[in-house]
Amino acid sequence: MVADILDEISENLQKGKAKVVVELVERALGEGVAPQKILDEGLLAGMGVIGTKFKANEIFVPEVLVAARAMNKGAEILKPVLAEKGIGARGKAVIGTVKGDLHDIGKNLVKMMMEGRGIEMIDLGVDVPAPRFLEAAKENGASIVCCSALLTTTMGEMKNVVDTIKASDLADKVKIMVGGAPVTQVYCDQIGADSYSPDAASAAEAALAFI
Ligand code: B1M
Repeated sequence: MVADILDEISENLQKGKAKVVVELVERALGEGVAPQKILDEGLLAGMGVIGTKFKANEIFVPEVLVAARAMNKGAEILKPVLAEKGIGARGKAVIGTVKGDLHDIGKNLVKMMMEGRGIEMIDLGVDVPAPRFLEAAKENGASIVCCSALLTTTMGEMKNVVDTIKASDLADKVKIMVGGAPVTQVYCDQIGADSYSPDAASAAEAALAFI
């Protein structure tokens, strides 16, 4: 049954079994299951469960990383088929760790969670100056800019990102999301960012709401 194979994809993704996920995705395609259905009810459904469990502290960073790897491997098989059918990502976001800051574990988790929810992510890496966030959003037509900071000394750089984007022609077109250990909702409000999320799963939900 179609539902069975989709459940199997979701369950194996949650266990981080990338090879099995790839085999199941290929089998589902071979059996004529629609690629969008495999994505939504297999891969994204599994990643949704991972997000919920991570938020509830039922699983931790290593489990999320292996699940995200399985998600990416499965999605690689679907990408060309979806593109052929003209089915694109749900939306696009730019992500980076702000200037002066080299911490990227949390940023990578946010990226993976967002990818897991069907958002195309443009990853600028670490130590990203404010103008680069703007440039990348323009170049890629992204509707969200995500900034991560782990140091009290670098979180101020997020204000520069907000000011740079608000002063540009993307001011009303792009939402700015902020997060990282020292960042709070109060700080987000102070600098005029659009959204603060305490963890990667909530960030992915907030991004979906914007899209
Ligand atoms: Co650094 N470091 N570090 N460090 N480091 C911290 C952050 C620190 C708290 C350690 C401490 O002193 N107790 C401290 C900061 C103190 C402060 O500013 N208040 C610190 C310091 C001081 C430094 C250096 C200055 C040390 C030195 O050289 N003297 C230096 C700075 C280098 C630089 O960036 N310029 C430094 C360097 C490093 C390493 C390179 C060794 C390494 C980073 C490796 C890497 O990232 N590739 C490192 C690490 C690993 C840490 C700790 C131990 C772990 C950080 C981490 O990855 N956490 C950290 C101490 C700690 O937190 N226990 C520490 C796990 C990660 C999953 O959590 O990133 O918070 P986090 O992400 C979460 C949420 O915050 C949220 O989602 C994630 C998952 O749910 N989130 C977002 C993150 N970004 C988001 C964006 C969003 C939404 C949510 O929207 C867009």
